[in-house]
Amino acid sequence: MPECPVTVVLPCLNEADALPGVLEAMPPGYRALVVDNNSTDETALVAKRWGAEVVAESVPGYGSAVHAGVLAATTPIVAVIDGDGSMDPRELPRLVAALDRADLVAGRRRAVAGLRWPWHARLGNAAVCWRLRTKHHLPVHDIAPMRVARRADLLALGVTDRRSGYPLELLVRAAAAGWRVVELDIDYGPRTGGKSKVSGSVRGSVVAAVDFWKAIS
Ligand SMILES: Nc1nc2c(ncn2[C@@H]2O[C@H](COP(=O)(O)OP(=O)(O)OP(=O)(O)O)[C@@H](O)[C@H]2O)c(=O)[nH]1
Ligand SMILES: [Mg+2]
Repeated sequence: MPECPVTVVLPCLNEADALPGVLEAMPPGYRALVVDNNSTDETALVAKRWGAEVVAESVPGYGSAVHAGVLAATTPIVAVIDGDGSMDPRELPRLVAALDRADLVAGRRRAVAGLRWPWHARLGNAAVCWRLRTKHHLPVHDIAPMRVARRADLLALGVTDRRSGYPLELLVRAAAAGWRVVELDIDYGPRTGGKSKVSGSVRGSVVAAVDFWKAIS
């Protein structure tokens, strides 16, 4: 079998409960790379047990973990997906295939039955995406926590945010660089274990809102 060109970066903070299901659903040949961001549970152990490569990143933050994963990857294509079971890695090959007409393939989350998606998270997402469409002319409706790009291009964009503003800064820089951005629908369900760090907590939501604003204003 030819070497698979895709590494799937999973930024993880205490996702030991959800990781087995996510890693089990990896498409054949895709390399899972879990970035353990100072977890206090068994995230690293579970990730290794389920066949993932593990990289430790001590600087806290979503962007910090994603960037460490992209740096550590050695394949020409990198995908990023949450490690909480809310997204299905089986959808990745469809996104990777769209790279033939795009520089960035962005997943647009569509709620599946049973998902409680806090109103402030939906509203914040809708507001920043409206700005991305009107100010930056990007055809997006989500900040795309599931995304696929070519590794070298992604690193060359030089995204600097190391917290929750990372995905937004990436989109803004992609627009400025003239990237072709294609958005495809993906299923979005409830996390399958563990605790919310962002939209499910007041602190996480406030930090994300501040980071979003910095990235887009
Ligand atoms: N490495 C790292 N990952 C993080 C951090 N905060 C969140 N994450 C990861 O980013 C993803 C999204 O965080 P979630 O806690 O699921 O946030 P959310 O999707 O708004 O909340 P839920 O509704 O509970 O799913 C998960 O894979 C987290 O493990 C962080 O500070 N560092
Ligand atoms: Mg989540």
